[in-house]
This record gives sequence, C-alpha cells and structure tokens, in this order.
Amino acid sequence: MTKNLGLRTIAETDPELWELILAEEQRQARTMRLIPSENYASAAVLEATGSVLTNKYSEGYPGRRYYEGQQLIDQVEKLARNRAKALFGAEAANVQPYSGSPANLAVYFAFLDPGDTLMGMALPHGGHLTHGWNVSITGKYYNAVQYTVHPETHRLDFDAIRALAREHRPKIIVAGATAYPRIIDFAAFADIAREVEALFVADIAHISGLVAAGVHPSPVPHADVVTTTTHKTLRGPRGGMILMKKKHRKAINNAVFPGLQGGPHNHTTAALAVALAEAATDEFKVYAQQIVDNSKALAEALSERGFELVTGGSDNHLILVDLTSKNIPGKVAAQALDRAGIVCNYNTVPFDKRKPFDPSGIRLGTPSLTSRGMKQPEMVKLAQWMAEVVAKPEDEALTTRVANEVAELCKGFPAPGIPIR
Ligand code: DSN
Repeated sequence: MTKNLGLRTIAETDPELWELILAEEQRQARTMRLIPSENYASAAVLEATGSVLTNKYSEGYPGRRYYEGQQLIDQVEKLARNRAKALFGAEAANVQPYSGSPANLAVYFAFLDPGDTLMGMALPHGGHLTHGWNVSITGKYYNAVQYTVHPETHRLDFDAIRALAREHRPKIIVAGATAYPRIIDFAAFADIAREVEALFVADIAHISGLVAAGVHPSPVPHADVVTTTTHKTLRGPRGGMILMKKKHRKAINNAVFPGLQGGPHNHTTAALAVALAEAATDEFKVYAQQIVDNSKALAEALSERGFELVTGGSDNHLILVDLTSKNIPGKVAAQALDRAGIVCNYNTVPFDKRKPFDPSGIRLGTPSLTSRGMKQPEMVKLAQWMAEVVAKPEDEALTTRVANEVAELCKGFPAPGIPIR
C-alpha cells in the first residue's frame, strides 16, 4: 500500500534533495570548519527545529495572541524567555527575532526615526552590516557614523570613539563585532553612551556563548539593550534574541511584532529553549573555555609559522589573519584551504588596501572544532596544514593529501547532530 504523501520521508519523496542533504552532512563531517559564526547544533536542537511546532501561527506574545490554540506554544515561548533571562541575568527578553539583522533593525525601529544618528563599528574594521554600513538599510535610513579600530594597534580606540560620539551625539551607540579577536570593554562603551545621552546597544552575536559561560565579560549590566543571534557560539538554532532592561520591553516588543515581523517561528523558539538549557550546564562552560583555549593555541601555532595576526593574537573564539606578508590574497588562500578540507572565509583586515571581495585576510574561529572535542594538539596540526597549503596554494597533490589527512582526523571527532551513517 502506498503511503500518504505527508507520511513519506525526504528520501522517498525527493531523492534528489535527500542526496544533497546527505552530501552536505558528509562535507560538514569530513572537513575542519573554521568559520567563526558557524557551529554544530546538537541533536536535541535539531530535533526541536524539525518538530510540528513549525505548523503553528502565533502572532503576538504569550497571553496576548491573535490566533487560538496557543495553550502549548505560550509555554514554549515562556520557557525560552525565562531561560534566556536566567542565563544572561537580563531583566527582559524577546525570543522572536528571525535572526540577528532583524533583531538589530527592531531595536533601531523602536528608538530611532529615519535620519537619526546611529553610531557603530565600520564593517571593514570588524563591525556588521547592520551597525550602519552604507549598503545596509541601517546605513541608508539612518545617519550612520562609523568608528574604526586604532591605526596601529588595530584595537578599539576609546579616545577616538568618545571624540566621535561627542561630535555627532548619536541616539544609539552599538558595540559588537564580527571580526574582532579581542575582549570588548562594554563598560567603556556604556560610559561614552551615558556622557552623550545615547542608548547603548551591545550586539553579542559572535560571543553570546562565551558570555553565557562567563568566559567573556557580559554587557548585560552595562547595556540598555543586547542583541544576539542564537546559532554561533551559543550553538542553538538559526535565530535571534533581544535582552533588555525592563523599561525598554514595551518599545522593543512592539517593534519586533507588529513593527517588523509577523508570526514567530515556534520551532526555532523551542530549539532556542533547548540550546539555552544546554548552555546553562557545566559541560557548556567547559566547552566555552575550550573554544578560547583552542583559539589561543591556534593563534600561537600560526604565529610560530610566520602568519601575521591582527592585534597579534586572540582572546575570544576568533582569529583574523593578514596574509599580506605571505604574498597571497585572502580569497586565493581561502579557496585553496577549502580544497584541502579546511573551511574558512576571506575577510578584510583593518585599513585593508585590497577590495572587500578580494581582501588581504582570512577569518578563523574555533567554535565548531571545539564542539567536536578537538583540543590544543589538533590546533597545532591544523596550523601546520594551513602553513603548507598557503605556501603552495596551486599544488593539487598537496591539497588532496591534506584533505585526506583532515578527513582522517575528523573521523576521530564526531560532529554533534551528524549521525554516523
Ligand atoms: N554573517 C555573520 C558572520 O559570519 O559573522 C555575521 O552575521
């Protein structure tokens, strides 16, 4: 008897797509993933993401919805919200943003009018598109003022940031980065924001897992609002979240819904609740510390092999390598490394002389490798492979040999959420 269409597996209904999923599973299992914004969600997080909660519409918030049938969804959203508040010590939380960009946009929508001044870190210096970069809606609808890192140290320069804030009197100051390898001093940002009477927003998308585990200082005591994605170091589903002081709850909630979004993605909210419970465990604290230890070990091993690191090292999950002295563009290096089973992304470095689509650097991060249980010895092996490949990017025999060695190493470190088939 043939099964009803709705009961068949992907393999039965869509073998072409199923093959692609299996192949991607293998790619993720056989390679060393160094993209610092990626991770392996746990089997439990994936299970919630694939649950029937995807079937439900729930515009509104728990207790105030525009659809009936919310008896269980309300409980799911409250669980996620309460776990977020407890984990980060926040007064209030909104777990509905679809991802980090909508979370940031909702915050701006709550507090800014078009043309108001927004101050954030310039994208080529490590900021994010939504911190006011010119091609983003946030750079087009608002008067965006962009701070950079110090021309020599390549670290945040609080004297320059303060001077810029005094000059432009922004309504919002954003701290946070996508390519900054050092601790961010949130108290220093808060002090500047207070002085110019700006709202202080911290975007901790990259580091929220480190903050949750206490291995990076938290902005929660200092910031009016904290935004984050949920799928990077926090290791949850793809999504976003906003933490805030209670006094901002109404404005932010109204900005997320009905201001910017429709129905929340309940399957994602449930998966976030799972991830937040995982992040509250001692095991996660050990994991987060190991991310940082691995990053430092990889940075040291790369430096020993002549790689020039922006700021000279790393105190978080991320390393930015300037390949100028190796005479190889970031894109050529990233593509050769990808062929060798080492997956990273090319990236601008501060004051880059090359173009963003063909920049001087590569960006590395240790969250995914650490999720597989890799430690300092594997970081040293990785640095050795990277040095070999970057020295001879066109050598196909070399990249094939390294890809095979990487795959062999990966077999000993199963990736969370990927079944061994
Ligand atoms: N796309 C993310 C990253 O790779 O850093 C930022 O949102």
